[in-house]
Amino acid sequence: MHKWTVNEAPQGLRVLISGFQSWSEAELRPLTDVQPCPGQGWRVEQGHDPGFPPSGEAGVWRSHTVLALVRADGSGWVGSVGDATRTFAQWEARAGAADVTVTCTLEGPEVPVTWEESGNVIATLEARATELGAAMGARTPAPLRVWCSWYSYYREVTLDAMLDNARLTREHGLDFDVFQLDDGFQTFLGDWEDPSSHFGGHARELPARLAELGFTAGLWLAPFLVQPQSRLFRDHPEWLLRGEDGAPLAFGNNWGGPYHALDTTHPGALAWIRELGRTVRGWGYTYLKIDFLYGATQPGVRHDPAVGRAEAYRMGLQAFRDGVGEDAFILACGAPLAQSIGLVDAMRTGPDVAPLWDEESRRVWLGDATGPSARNALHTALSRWYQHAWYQPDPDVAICRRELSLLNATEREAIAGMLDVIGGLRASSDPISMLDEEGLALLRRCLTVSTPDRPATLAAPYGDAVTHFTRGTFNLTDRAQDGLPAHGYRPRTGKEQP
Ligand code: 9PG
Repeated sequence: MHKWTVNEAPQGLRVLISGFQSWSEAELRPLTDVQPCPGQGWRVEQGHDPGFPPSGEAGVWRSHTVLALVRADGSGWVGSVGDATRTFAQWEARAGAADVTVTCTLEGPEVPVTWEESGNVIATLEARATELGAAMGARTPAPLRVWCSWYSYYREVTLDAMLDNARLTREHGLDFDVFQLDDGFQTFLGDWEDPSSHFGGHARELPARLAELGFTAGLWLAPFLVQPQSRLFRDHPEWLLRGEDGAPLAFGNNWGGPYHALDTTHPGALAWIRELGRTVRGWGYTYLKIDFLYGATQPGVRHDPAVGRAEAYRMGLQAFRDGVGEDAFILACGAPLAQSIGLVDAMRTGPDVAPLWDEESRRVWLGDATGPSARNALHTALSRWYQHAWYQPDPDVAICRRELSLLNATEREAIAGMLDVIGGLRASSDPISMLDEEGLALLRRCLTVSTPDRPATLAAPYGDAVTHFTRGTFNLTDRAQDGLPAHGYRPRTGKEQP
């Protein structure tokens, strides 16, 4: 374990952290605040690393791969590592009475660890992130514009709904590159070739139909998860990650209950993952959204006990990459972040957007800000702005429709502002038929590709996140700040003081 003492009063510092996987919070908070941690174990498994969960304590902040302490003048300290392929770097800042203790624990092989004082935390963090990306061979392709079925159709998606939206997209001349089928086409996780009864066809029928309309075909998979009802679970119990008691581990809670994960150190499981990649590529899918990847990192008993959790994850991811091919586009989701660099093209860098601003009950009372909401998505994706050096960031979908949505115009504009500032992948799930002129105009703006922006300051955020960028300012609080409405975004006009 690496350890440092910062001789500075904790009351004057903010801490910038990044949680374990796509959905785990990233935040910018007063160091003396409480780092929230869900009370329920399955929420920790599904949203965080149970091997290094958030502290749940006042003045104790845990972060993965990087951590920064920021003074009011923008100077401070930055912690970073030189490699993440086989190692988790677990950072902790602990406020004392008049100083701060910082530790970095490596789970996996030794890697270079740096803790440095900086006159400009924004610039130093960006520089270290860029170095890590370069060291790991980051893939940073040009941003794609993706229509995804999830945020309107959820698990009720049908083949016809996909094709109807693709046709309407052409009629309206909207600039989508990819049409991506999400969760719901399959029977059970693991049995990817068995269509669900409501889908009205088979996923392999879609790519040719989309190609006729000029679109790349995208498919969602959770390639490391296994539902207990699946044939895969019955046929290959030896491929599953196990607990100390020898029984397959069940964790999380989605699809009606807990689920299992493949042991990605088992050669049989790896061969199956590779073959799954090859199969869906053979169906014509060249864009793959692979989700719930954190499943392969769960603490447990593995076939090869010499392989650590980070390396086990990477072996599973490499197998999938080998199966789909070098030229396929992989978007990772629910995935450990830095451990994916170099193998994925894009990464979800926050929780799901939802057609509502906030779900206070889950966030505040259950201590879980990893759930779907516009507020949670902005909060975390904005606080990970520097990760564009690791992959193409995906801050999740714009919501431009007014039907089937509780978002107001201010909140829709805040999501659009986030897409512009993050400068990564563009996505939408809106049924095209639900969009009137106003909705179409907002969608067209949201599909306009941009370069990543930088924060103007970390000193006085409007909320517990990075909110002040050079192109504009977000207000993630529930009240107006300096004339900017609650939940709003104000682009800079160039006339005001920075
Ligand atoms: C499909 C969805 C979509 C979405 C993904 C992921 O914490 N949770 O309970 C939780 C459930 C689902 C979820 C994220 C978090 O969504 O991010 O885009 O693909 O799976 O099931």
